[in-house]
Amino acid sequence: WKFVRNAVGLFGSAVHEGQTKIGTELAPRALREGGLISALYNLGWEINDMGDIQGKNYKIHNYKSQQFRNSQQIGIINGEINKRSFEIAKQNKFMLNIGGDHGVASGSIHGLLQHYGDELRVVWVDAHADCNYELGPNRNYHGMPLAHLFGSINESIKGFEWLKHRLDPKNIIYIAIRDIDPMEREFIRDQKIVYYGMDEIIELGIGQVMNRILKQFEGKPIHVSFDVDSIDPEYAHGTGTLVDGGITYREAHYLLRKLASSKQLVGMDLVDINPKLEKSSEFREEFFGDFQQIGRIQGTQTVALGIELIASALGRT
Ligand code: 6HN
Ligand code: MN
Ligand code: MN
Ligand code: MN
Repeated sequence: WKFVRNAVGLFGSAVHEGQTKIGTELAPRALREGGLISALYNLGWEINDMGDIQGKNYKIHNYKSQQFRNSQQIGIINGEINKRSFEIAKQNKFMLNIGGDHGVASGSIHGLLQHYGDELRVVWVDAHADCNYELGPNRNYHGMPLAHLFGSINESIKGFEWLKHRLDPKNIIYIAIRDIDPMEREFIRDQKIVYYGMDEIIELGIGQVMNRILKQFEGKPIHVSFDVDSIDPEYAHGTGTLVDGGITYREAHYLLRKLASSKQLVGMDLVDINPKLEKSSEFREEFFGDFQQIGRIQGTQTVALGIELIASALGRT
């Protein structure tokens, strides 16, 4: 694989259909309005902003008894996400997908698999394991995208005809998982998926965790799928599935900087920011960068954090 680390292709996946709370579709616009583009520009990246892929505001309880909510609509939207992700990767650019709920990640990762093949490695940073198959406990696709990529959802679902590539469970590592459903637990054990949950992070420290991950994934292209609920609700309140006891602000930034410094990071999803779940009293505005190249970021707590997280993944030191 070859990858030129100077250009980023980004798009928003303005989607909420993978869960039941309206608002995740607003995140791409909030991040852009908060100064994302100039922040990345100031870091020296050439930027190709391809705009948003829109969900269609489908009825949030639309499902047939045998499928997860909004299955066909999600299939169609994720097909678009897949195409865009592949197109970016093919140009050897960094693929940045701004969600949207986490269901969008089966599209973006599939696009990378199409380009990088089974060289691709995935770091999944999340409070959840997102590998429920069958219908999961809640019929919400954002708890299922990995099961889909692993091939555990074998039923062919209308809208998902494009999904052909598989992600080998050996090629993924979880960080920060701590709210895991019984079906997921069993799958992780059976497949021996490598994970660093909160206990492992406490025992090893995030530094050692990252050393191990980078050793295991040495020389390979890495994609990070970053769900903001991996972070403790104290620092990232604006998301739909809060789980206490998460990683801290500094651990989150450290792990992304570490991935960036490996020069192997080729893509990122930033998902599950929901500006509607935040109070405007949590609005932040601050200078960003040095005095020569001042960028200003602004937004609710989690929106501003989202911009900073992307900046860390793209080499902000
Ligand atoms: N996320 N495991 C739960 C479910 O509904 O399957 C929660 C999933 C949350 C998904 O945060 O991206
Ligand atoms: Mn998730
Ligand atoms: Mn999650
Ligand atoms: Mn989430």
